[in-house]
Amino acid sequence: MKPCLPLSPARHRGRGRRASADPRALGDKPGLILGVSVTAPLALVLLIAGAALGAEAPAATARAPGESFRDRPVCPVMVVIPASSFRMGSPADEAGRDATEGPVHEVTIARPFALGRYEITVAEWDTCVAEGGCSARPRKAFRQSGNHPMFNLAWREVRTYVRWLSAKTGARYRLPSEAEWEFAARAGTTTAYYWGNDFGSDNTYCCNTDGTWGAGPATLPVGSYPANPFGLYDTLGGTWEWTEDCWHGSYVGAPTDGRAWTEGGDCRRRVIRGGAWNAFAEHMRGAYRTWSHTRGRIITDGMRVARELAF
Ligand SMILES: [Ca+2]
Repeated sequence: MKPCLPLSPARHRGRGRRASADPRALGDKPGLILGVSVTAPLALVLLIAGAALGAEAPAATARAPGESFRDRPVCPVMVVIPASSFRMGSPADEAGRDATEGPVHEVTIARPFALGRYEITVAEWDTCVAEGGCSARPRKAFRQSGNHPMFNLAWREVRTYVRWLSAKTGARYRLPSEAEWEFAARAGTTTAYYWGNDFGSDNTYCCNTDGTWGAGPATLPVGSYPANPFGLYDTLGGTWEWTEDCWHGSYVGAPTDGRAWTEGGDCRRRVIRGGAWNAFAEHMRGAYRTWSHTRGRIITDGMRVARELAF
């Protein structure tokens, strides 16, 4: 049981509000950067990031930041995340801040990588099971269709899934590092949520419109709310997302190169990020962090995969 977020109402409560008719259409306003189609908000972020770094355009054969692709029809849709630097953690005056979110420190993501546009869905997980890559079909607590996020995933199961994807495609799939996750979730923003400092309404799926706990567990189809500026859906809300990092109670001594922090700390506990359908608004903040035990199973834990890119 987690002392910071036990199986209390904070981890098992809340219900969102609505699903839109075509989730994958939301937030997809085509623009053009480096010859590829990107979302309009992403175009602005990439231009700013590139100018700040003095970045050069990647080779013609490389995948460009903002580009989306899928290695196989049954594989998750991936989005190319640009290399850049960002300030990881939350400032002392951020509402709802936890001490584990500091100190704020500069992190440089030296190489682009790819991250799932959505959380892994029930259908994607079922394919892994059908092909013998995943042996488990975690118990469902409520009705879901194939495009709902897979939940109730234990540590060993999420690792099995990325191993299966890697073997199937020849690419290196893995869990994101905590730094990669926060960089991608912030998507160039510095506010508590990627849409601003106010939780607002109709921005994510987690809880009541005032950020308080709702009634009963449930999920919505992935992509039911607008994407962040990188074109990623449900980074905040939906399910908690496993990262590779061992749990450390603060960022003192944390790496600054974007890699997973697996030295020291408590590796029986791994960092999860992004909040879930039953959490409070403060848990949806981009800087919020907590953990799940590698030997346990929490109903709200899901996953989003990362993939290495060859440049
Ligand atoms: Ca999520």
